[in-house]
Amino acid sequence: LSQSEDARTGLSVEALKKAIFNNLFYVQGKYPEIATRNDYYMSLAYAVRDRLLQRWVASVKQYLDGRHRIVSYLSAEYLLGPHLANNLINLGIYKEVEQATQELGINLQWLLDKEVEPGLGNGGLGRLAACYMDSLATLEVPAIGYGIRYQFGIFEQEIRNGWQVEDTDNWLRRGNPWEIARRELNYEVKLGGYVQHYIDRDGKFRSNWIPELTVKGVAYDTPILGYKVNTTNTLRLWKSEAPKSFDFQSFNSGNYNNAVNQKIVCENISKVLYPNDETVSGKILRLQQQYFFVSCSLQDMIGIHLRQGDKIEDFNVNFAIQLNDTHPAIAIAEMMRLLVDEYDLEWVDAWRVTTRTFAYTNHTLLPEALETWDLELFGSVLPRHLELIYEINRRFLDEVTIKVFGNNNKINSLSIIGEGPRKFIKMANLACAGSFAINGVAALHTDLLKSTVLKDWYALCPEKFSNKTNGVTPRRWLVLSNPKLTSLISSKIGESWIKHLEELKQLEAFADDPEFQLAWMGVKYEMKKILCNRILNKTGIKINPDSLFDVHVKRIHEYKRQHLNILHVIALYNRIKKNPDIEIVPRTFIYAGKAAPGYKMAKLIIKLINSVGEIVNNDPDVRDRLKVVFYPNYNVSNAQVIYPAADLSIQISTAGKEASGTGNMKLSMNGALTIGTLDGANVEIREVVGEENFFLFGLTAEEVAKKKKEGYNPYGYYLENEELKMAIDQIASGYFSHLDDTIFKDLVDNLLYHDPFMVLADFTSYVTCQEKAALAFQDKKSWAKMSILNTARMGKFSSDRSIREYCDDIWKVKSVSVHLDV
Ligand code: DL6
Repeated sequence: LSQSEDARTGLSVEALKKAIFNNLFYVQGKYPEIATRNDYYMSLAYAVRDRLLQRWVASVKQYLDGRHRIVSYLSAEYLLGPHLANNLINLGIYKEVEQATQELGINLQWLLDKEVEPGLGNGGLGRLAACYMDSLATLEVPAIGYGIRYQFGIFEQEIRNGWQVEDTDNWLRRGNPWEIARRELNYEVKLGGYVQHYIDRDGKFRSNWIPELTVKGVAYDTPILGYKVNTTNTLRLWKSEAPKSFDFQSFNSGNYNNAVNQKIVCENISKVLYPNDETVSGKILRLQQQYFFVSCSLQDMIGIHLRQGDKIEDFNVNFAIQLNDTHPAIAIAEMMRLLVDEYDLEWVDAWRVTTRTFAYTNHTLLPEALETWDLELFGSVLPRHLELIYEINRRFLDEVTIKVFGNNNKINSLSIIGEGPRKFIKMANLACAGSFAINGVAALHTDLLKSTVLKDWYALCPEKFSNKTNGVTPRRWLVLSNPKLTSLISSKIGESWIKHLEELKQLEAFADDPEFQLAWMGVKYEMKKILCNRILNKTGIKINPDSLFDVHVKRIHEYKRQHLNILHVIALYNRIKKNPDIEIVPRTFIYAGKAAPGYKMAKLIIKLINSVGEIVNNDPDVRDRLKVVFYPNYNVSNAQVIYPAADLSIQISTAGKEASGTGNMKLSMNGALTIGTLDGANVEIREVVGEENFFLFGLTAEEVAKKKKEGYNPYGYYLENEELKMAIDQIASGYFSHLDDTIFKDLVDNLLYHDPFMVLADFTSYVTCQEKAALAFQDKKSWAKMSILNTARMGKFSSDRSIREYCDDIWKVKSVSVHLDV
């Protein structure tokens, strides 16, 4: 090693080799002959972590010394994906590590494949939080992400006999080299019990919350490094434990069972991520989780703030807190509790601080996903917060009444407490009342928020509203997932697009260049071959890399309409059956996604896809021109292999239902063309890529609403379209299910007599549009051009752009460049 290099911080091949070797000895306690793959993975991970820690310490010190304003992102979910490769890229040492491992006789890819990903999120919302953490660090913005360190993340999905089967995700079983347990950093959180009121010696009215249970939250920190900068922010996840005090009490009094039970109850709080089932109300543990992480996080922020010697009244000067959906919205009441009960602020002062601190992002228009809590249940978990919410609501409605005097509907709609046979707390209303900014996640979504779900809020405080269209990080979703495309792009326009994605625009100059087109499609072909191998290994299905890869990957949900896609598959299959020599563009339909375990209809859709696949894939008449694949256990690692191989990106949600979508952005960035409805961010994708490079079909959000109002009759559509009728009749009659005509009955009846997501109304338009897409795919040159233009025009959808907008318009924070020599 050279003099200035150090085995813990050096970035040369030699330094890295030494670091890996040292860790094998001194961390894993092994020597090469007996070291396992996991030992090598851990040794490398710790070597990388050392380099992160150097930058992390420098970042924290500079943030605190410089008293910089900090963004605090509160999210119940972070779908991080594997850390190792991402950190190598952001540190700029991928090649060096590749060489170092090779010289040690190990293959880097072999180690990367070993990594178990932290799946601490359900889907788009959690993955967005992860992309935003990457962009915040890359843009050198001081930030902390707060969340829950679930012991079990999103379940692992297996497909057995066509059905989804869930298994627990024990992601921590081999340890997690990326986190640092900060045992000294812990806070107590009260739950349950009752509130005592009294007048103190100074004549002040006081509240004293006597909890039924107290749990302890312990901080686990993961450093988040930005791309080729020193900035390393913190992701701080809380683990729940039993505070030491009580088990001794019970233990000493001989009540061992009670001591153990209490410990289990406490540890259960951060045990498992909730899959986003249809309804969440009634799930006490979920409310406890939300409050637990929010309380720890606020106590932590207040601690940081006060340690700087600042007054509690100035909290909002040092912190801007973003609420990622309503899951952390209880933070508004908790902030009031802390300020009023613990820090003795007057109500108006506390409310001023609170409402200058919080901003709220809404991620859904689906009424069933808007969180509410039964008031009684809420009061049993958070008795003091119930009182505070009543008071917040009373004062708020007093103000509202002056503005909308006499309009009781408006008052009811704005109230934080819902009336009915049972009262309930409306978390979106709490979030709106307590925040200075409210945003949607795509232009259409924000417009719909303003005109529907949050209409009365928009009328009351239009100045709070803005749109912040989602984005995704090009580091993970291009550089890491698609290294070959990255090299090809950089060979033409240099590398600075990785941080300034708008620069991809320069690729437009090569869109007509036959050589570039060939190279472009060559990369696509290679990525398709890689996916073919993966699919063969995972499912045993052999697919043709020359076929059109029609890719529909996302959570399984009726509004996302995987069943519309499978109806199209059946229609094509029937065309072949009718005329086996028909000219048809060979296609592979690739599906992936998890269904919430309690969501029966979504699970039935998975079964249907697999059942149709079984028939189509094995019918000799088809002659392999159609293949249907359900890729199991969709997660970040699998997505990284699927996106680069896609030709056609399926974004076919019922217009007005998908708030934004982010898979649509990742696919388009990787050169897939979109077939989609005018929904969520599809609208903006189409705007930037150009309508000639986008396959549009289906009803608009307005038409959907109108049809619903006028009385939608799906049965009429069924009778009208022969192909549709035949497909549905086949499903109903058991054609795809070994003549069992009961399996899909609920699905068929739902489509024929309710069809809440208007699958049948959009079928004809979808099939016709797919014909256009197939035709376009045959013209290889023009397809290549469209694909290049899709990537070239995706600059807007970098999460760097989204985060810049949040920083400038909402958080008012500035970047801080971090130096290593502090
Ligand atoms: O904003 C991220 C992501 C959007 O892209 C999706 O369109 C939207 O469905 C998703 N929303 C949720 C809401 N969950 N809850 N509650 O996951 O957010």
